[in-house]
Amino acid sequence: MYRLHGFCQSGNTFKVAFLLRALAQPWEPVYVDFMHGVTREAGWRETANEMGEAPVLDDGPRRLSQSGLILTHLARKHGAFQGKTQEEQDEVLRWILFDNHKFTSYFATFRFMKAFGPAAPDPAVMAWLRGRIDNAFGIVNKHLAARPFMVGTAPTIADFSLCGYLFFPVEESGYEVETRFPHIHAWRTRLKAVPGWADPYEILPGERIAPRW
Ligand SMILES: N[C@@H](CCC(=O)N[C@@H](CS)C(=O)NCC(=O)O)C(=O)O
Repeated sequence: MYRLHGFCQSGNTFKVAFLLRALAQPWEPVYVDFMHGVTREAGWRETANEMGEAPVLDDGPRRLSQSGLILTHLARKHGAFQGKTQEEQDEVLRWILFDNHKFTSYFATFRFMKAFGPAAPDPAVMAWLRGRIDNAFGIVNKHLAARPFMVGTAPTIADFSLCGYLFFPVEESGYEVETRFPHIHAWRTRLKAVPGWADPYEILPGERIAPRW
């Protein structure tokens, strides 16, 4: 049985939970009390993840972190969603790297500050982040205009990675995907039809929090 350490506001945790469900693998969630700073504690970093981040996946004695590595490990191990050829697998890695650097990272930070931050977000910081998100979302939107999924003709872990934060309520980010990025919106609708998809708040542990700002 896999054990997935994370929490319900975490799209990075959702990426892995969605893949585990799509692979029909048994797993149990292990709650990480992120909002009260558990990942900043020295003890948690020593035992769970020295990088101070969720998600973490226990696969037997192996403890893995970084959603991109976890997705790659699971896809390889179960022989699914990894891309059909070496060239496709290289493309998958390319998009996972882009996701971690520019797509998920800026959007997740923006949403966190807007919905869950301890103080009202600084408008100048938010405007800067919005510019970065607009750029990354524009790139993915253009890519998806010509194809149903990020790589090849079927879902891969590149899709599971990039979609991690796109199923949370729009009020949390205030960022309008549906009207501004129609190809991303159509793609996320296709992903909802992948067997195993579920609302992150339905499958991950922790209290739901109303957006603060
Ligand atoms: N690249 C990492 C990012 C993980 C990440 O940033 N997780 C958030 C929670 S969703 C976190 O633990 N952040 C702690 C921090 O940035 O200090 C991944 O994909 O796993």
